[in-house]
Amino acid sequence: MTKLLLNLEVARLAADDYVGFTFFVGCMAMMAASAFFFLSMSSFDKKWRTSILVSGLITFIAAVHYWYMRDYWASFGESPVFFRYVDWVLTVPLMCVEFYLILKVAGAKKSLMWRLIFLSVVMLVTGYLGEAVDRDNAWFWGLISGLAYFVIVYDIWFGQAKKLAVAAGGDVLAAHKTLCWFVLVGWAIYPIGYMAGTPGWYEPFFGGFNLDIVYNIGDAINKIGFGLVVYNLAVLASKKSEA
Ligand SMILES: *C/C=C(C)/C=C/C=C(C)/C=C/C1=C(C)CCCC1(C)C
Repeated sequence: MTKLLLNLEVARLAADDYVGFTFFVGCMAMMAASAFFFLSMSSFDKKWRTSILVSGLITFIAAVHYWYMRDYWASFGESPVFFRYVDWVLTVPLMCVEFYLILKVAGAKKSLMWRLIFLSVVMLVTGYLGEAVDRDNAWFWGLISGLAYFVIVYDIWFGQAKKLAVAAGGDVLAAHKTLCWFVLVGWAIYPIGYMAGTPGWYEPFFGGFNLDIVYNIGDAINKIGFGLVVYNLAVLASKKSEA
């Protein structure tokens, strides 16, 4: 009996623990979004189901990591850097897969997907090196990471992905454009968190922010928002094929 009670012990969350609060709410939001995406899957045309599945997987993987990160923060009062990057290294490549999936109608090749995945992994691994391994040179790793990010932005806004989106036209083009804005503006939230949480010349500008709060807000906007754009595209496209 005592053992059972011990296992059920819950870490206390102080009323002014805003970091803990955003981990908690983030976890709930990711769970709710996953349920929403998974349960809606069967109402779509077969060709859209994989895209919705991937939207759900992105928020589900995040929900599991947020579960751990919430706990980690509550137990140690430290930033869960490791879980954070494991989460990202799984979910960001899946976002690259989403680009490929929606552009498949226009003949997107797997090489486009792998290129985006490769760039996103470079972006994240170098970010991890700066945040966790070689903090003294965080600015340098952040710069390399930023370059990879820049190439991703360029690729989807002006490169091959853009050409495919134009070729697809209609709802796919519109959805692609919205996703491009997510990557340009929504993803730009992360370097701000990074600069807030690592030492460097940028400290006077971003030192006032909290790395985890910034990352948590970024994740909620990007993972759920991104998924909803794809959901909306599937709704529009399925309607048209019914008519
Ligand atoms: C769901 C998680 C997402 C969409 C995470 C995205 C993360 C980034 C775009 C991170 C970018 C970074 C830089 C551009 C420079 C500094 C290091 C990073 C890794 C924070």
